[in-house]
Amino acid sequence: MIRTFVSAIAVALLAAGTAFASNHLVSGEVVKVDKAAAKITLKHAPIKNLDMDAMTMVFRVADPAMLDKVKAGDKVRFEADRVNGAITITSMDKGK
Ligand SMILES: [Cu+2]
Repeated sequence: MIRTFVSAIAVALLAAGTAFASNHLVSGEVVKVDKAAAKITLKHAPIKNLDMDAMTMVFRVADPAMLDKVKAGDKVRFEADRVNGAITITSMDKGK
């Protein structure tokens, strides 16, 4: 029982790697979607896990399909992290 629990934690830590503290939903507003480049411009709230203040900037997305459901003007909630040195949106959903 305890061993199972400990190994579950170990697996979670391994999977998360340096991204362990990245589980922070951030709110933002879509400024521009560039599906061809798999990029999105967002006006975002502060991103604590990246130590970033609120601003408007371009993000890569982990999966271009994430861009199919959003358009300029949409409010979104997302998680971002550094992937191979590039700040990347790892998950995104429409907000309210
Ligand atoms: Cu930013």
